[in-house]
Order: sequence, then C-alpha cells, then structure tokens
Amino acid sequence: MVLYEKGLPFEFIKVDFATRQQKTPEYLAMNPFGVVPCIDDNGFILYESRAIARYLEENYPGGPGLIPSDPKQRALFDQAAASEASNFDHYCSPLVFEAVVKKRLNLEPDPPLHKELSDNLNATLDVYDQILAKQKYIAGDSLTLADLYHIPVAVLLSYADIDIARGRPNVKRWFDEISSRPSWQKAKEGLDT
Ligand SMILES: N[C@@H](CCC(=O)N[C@@H](CS)C(=O)NCC(=O)O)C(=O)O
Repeated sequence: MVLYEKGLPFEFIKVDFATRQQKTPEYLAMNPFGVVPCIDDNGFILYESRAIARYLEENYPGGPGLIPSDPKQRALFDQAAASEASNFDHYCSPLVFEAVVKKRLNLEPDPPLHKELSDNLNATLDVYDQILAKQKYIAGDSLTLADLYHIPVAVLLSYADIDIARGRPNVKRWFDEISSRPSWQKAKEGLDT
C-alpha cells in the first residue's frame, strides 16, 4: 500500500504458503522468522511490515507524507503507532488465526480465547470511536502510516464477519475512508484472500 501511495516501482513476489516457501533456507536467509512480508531494496533486506512502511516513507519522496515532521505531531504519530501494536493488532492477529485461519485449516476452535480476544478488541474499538469523534485520523487530523497499519488485519477479520465499524459511526467513517484509498484497492489485488 505504501509503495502505491508513493508511486514507487516494485516487483511483487508471492511466497507460496502451501509449499511452505516461507520456511525454505533461501527465504529464511532474508527473514529468519519465516513470515511475510520482506523487501529487497537493491540488496538492502528488511522485514516487519511496519518497519518496511517507515523505511519507504523516510527514504523515498512522493505520496501524501505519512510521518509528521513536527516533533509534537511526530510524537502523536508514534503514540498512535504504538497503540495500534499494543491495543489493536495484539488482539486482531490472534483473532484472525482463531476466526479465519483455523476454520480454513479445519483446526479445533477455542471459543473462550475467541471471546477474550473479541472482548479486548471491542474495548479498544470503543476507545477508537471516542478518539475519532474528535479528530479525522488516528494520530490527529492528517493521514499517517498509523492509519494504514490497521487496514490489512481488519480486512482479514471481515472474512470472519467481524466488522470493526459495526455500531461505531466514527470508526466507520475513518475505516471506510482509509480502506477506499486507491493504494489499498490496488494492493489487495495482489493478496490471496
Ligand atoms: N509482525 C509481522 C507479522 C508477519 C506475519 O505473521 N505474517 C504472516 C502472514 S500475515 C505469515 O507470514 N505467516 C506464515 C507463517 O506463519 O508461516 C509483520 O507485520 O510483518
């Protein structure tokens, strides 16, 4: 999504989970954790999607400017990004495993864990709805990477009929806007869903 926001040329190489390509020695040499994504930028190898997004934003021109330069705005961006990791993705990623991946792989569900993760996520989203009642985006009134960080996992949750915006008008307004950006529409075409 960030590559499209900035208009940077790239080659997208799919890693085939069915053949566990992410665990081959060649791939582990790039990302020793054996997960996607990772980038090779003229020999510079980087993994962790949020670190990749920051690297692209800070090292290449173009796009709307997704990390504020003013120190206080930057601190609010760091706060929102840390909050996404601790209060949102911390619950969403395991919930995607529970609600989407397990179903697809016919694995035994864990309803108490599903409930605990959903309850925690709902508590976060109620706070988000209050924050987004006062400002346009999650770090303030400008779009930042912290907004974009939320999109892929929230879209994956929608495959389990978990709608982060249901009953939360401000989250709905925010998420509809960020997920309808042409950059996401293009990025998701390349994803297996
Ligand atoms: N925090 C990492 C998460 C990476 C991750 O868990 N990727 C998943 C797909 S979304 C993966 O590659 N799973 C394959 C596996 O666990 O073998 C990031 O944001 O890059």
